[in-house]
This record gives sequence, C-alpha cells and structure tokens, in this order.
Amino acid sequence: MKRLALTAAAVVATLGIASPASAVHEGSVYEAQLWPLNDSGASGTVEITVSDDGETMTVGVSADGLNLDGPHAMHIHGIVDGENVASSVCPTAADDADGDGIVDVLEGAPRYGGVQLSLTTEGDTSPESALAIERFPAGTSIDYERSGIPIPDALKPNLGKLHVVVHGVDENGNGTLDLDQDVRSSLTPDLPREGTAPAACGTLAAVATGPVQTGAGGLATDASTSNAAAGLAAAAIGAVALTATRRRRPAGQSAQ
Ligand SMILES: [Cu+2]
Repeated sequence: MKRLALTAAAVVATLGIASPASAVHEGSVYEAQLWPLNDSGASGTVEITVSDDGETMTVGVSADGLNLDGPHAMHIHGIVDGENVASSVCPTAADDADGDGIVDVLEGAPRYGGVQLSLTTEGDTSPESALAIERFPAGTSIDYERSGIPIPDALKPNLGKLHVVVHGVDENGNGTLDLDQDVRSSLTPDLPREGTAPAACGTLAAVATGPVQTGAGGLATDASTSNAAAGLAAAAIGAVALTATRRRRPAGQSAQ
C-alpha cells in the first residue's frame, strides 16, 4: 500500500507538472529567503507575483542588516542557454576560488548563473542594466517593490530555477562604498569589488497557490498528510481504471 501511495503521489506530481494550471505560471507566486554571503550580515525575503496574463511580474525585496551603506545592485540570476534553464544554487564561502576571503561576483556565477533581469528602481530591467548602480536601492536596508517587470520568455516557466542576488559588501569596516578600492570588481574596472560582491542570495520557489501546488507542497513538508492524500488519489485513480476495465471487458470474462 505504501508503494502504491508513493506511486500515486508520483503520478499526481507528474500530472501536476503537465497540467495547464502549473505549466503556465500565470498568477503564480514565488518566494525566496535571502541568506548572507561574504559576512554581509544581510537577511531578507523576496516575493514575486506573476501578472494574470503571465507577461510581467511584481517583485518585492525586503532586506536588512546589510553592512554596506551604499548601492545594492540586485538581479535575478539563472543558468540560461537559449530556451533551456538549468537548476542552480546559491554559492557558499567554498566558492572563493582564489582564496582571498571574498566570493566575488564571477566566482559565484558558476552557482547562480548570469544576470537575467536587473531589479532596478526605474527604467530598463534587462541584463544591460546590471551595473547601473545609480538605479538600484541603497542603504543598509532594502524595501523594494516594482511592478510591470517584463518576464523574458525563457524564464516564464522556470522562475523556480532562478535566484535573487543582492550585491554590495563592505569589506574594510567603514560601512561605505570605497570607489578607490584597490581590488576592482571582477565584472568591470569601473567599480570596486565592494560594489559587486554578492551580499545575499536566495533561491526562488513556487508558493502553493492552487490545488496542484498545494499537493506538491504537502508532499514536501508533511509526509503523513501527503501519504494520506496520495492514498486518496490512488483510490480515485484505481476507481477510474476499474471502471474503464469493466466497460472494456467482454461478457463472460471473469475478473482476475
Ligand atoms: Cu547579480
């Protein structure tokens, strides 16, 4: 029975992925918990709400404890190749490839991928604005919300594979962005490393908003409830199969 229940759960999960309700992300909500990188002290949350037509989204970023009282470039990152979006993760201190104590923006890129969207306060939100630090929030806390951000086609069904990265770290303890820092950003000599080193990263995940996603969430967080739900699903699927079998079975053939 347990195997049957798990199989049914897998069927339900598969159906969920294939069903229009979840294959299309319209109206979906995604959240991320922001965790600090590079001892930034930052923490926070991200909430993304996709518009009803699925074309744009509202992004909210709330963070505090940032040790840099300066500009914080913020992006949605992902490993994207044309229409293909790979799953990715947030970097850790272990990704400090050159061992200098800071995971710079490029050292983190193999984990969270490239910039897919720039969470600017105004104007363009494409990757071209990735370093437009005058159009990002600034300070030791962030209270950001912007609506109408266009979602690139490749990202529409893949928001749950993406990450939000907040950049800008104080390295020398003075709390401000040192434009003359000797070490330059791994992205551009125009900015100090403090300006682009990642301060926080969070993995986006779909929030349960519909019946299919509620079932998946239950499976992940509450085994007993989900097994019970899977059992009910198995019973329902079995009943359908049995009905079909009975209709097909010629008269006179006995059940096995
Ligand atoms: Cu970024």
